[in-house]
Amino acid sequence: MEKLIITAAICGAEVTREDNLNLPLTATELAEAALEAEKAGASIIHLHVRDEGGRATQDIEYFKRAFEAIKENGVTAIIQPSTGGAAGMSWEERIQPVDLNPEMATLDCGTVNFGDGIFINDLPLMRRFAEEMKERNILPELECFEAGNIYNALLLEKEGLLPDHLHFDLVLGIPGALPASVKNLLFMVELLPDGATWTAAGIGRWQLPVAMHTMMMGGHVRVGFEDNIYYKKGVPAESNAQLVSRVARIAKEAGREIASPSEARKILNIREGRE
Ligand code: KMH
Ligand code: ZN
Repeated sequence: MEKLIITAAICGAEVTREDNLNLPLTATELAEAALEAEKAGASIIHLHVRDEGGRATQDIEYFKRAFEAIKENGVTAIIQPSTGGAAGMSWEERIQPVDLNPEMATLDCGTVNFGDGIFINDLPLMRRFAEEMKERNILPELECFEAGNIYNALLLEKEGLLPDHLHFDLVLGIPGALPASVKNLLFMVELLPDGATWTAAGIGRWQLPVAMHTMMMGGHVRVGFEDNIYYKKGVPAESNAQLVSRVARIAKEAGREIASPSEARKILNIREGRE
């Protein structure tokens, strides 16, 4: 099996300090959380940003500040900004971070119910985001919340809008989308095309079981406060790094080595040193 890429989704758009006091929000806090997560084994930082009131924003100025703070802190992991933002945001608002030419960015592959809201990703939006990323040589992480989302991604590929290397993120357990279970994980993985790489993320209490099954199936793993705020039942996680280091520890015990940021770039076909 190839080495394990661990993504730390350190902040998200929905979680609040009321949910977990240790949630990083400011650029400085995000940079600190990113560095700790990298030291614990993360090679991708999935990034959302917040304004001064802690509200989710896709404003490029906040992303710029967070990118700078993260890089100044010595983080070498791939910084993967969200183009999903929060449910209800317009496409113009969401696409802003691609202007920073990150190595990767998320590309959400279908409209789903998202808690009480609707997360809109119709095909025109997906095409626009894919074209924008292709033009800038940004690797899209194809976020799939439902099996049908995988087929939407394959349609984009057929239309020539995706790079040669396809990388998926299977997100299981969003309230309103496909629930997390081992059966559903296997079902989605079997739909992926040959040669694609994939990460999986379980929401809430499914974070750890999804991570454990995924690492043994040859997939890559995403953990962090965006998806889950607990270390175990009733115990809030102390940090994103705590969640990352548990996955790294289990993987090593099970014989799966952890990818460094530069190894992750090779696995994902991202050119080293690309800005
Ligand atoms: N916050 C969700 C509505 C992404 O980062 O691309 C969307 C999301 C996916 O988090
Ligand atoms: Zn996200």
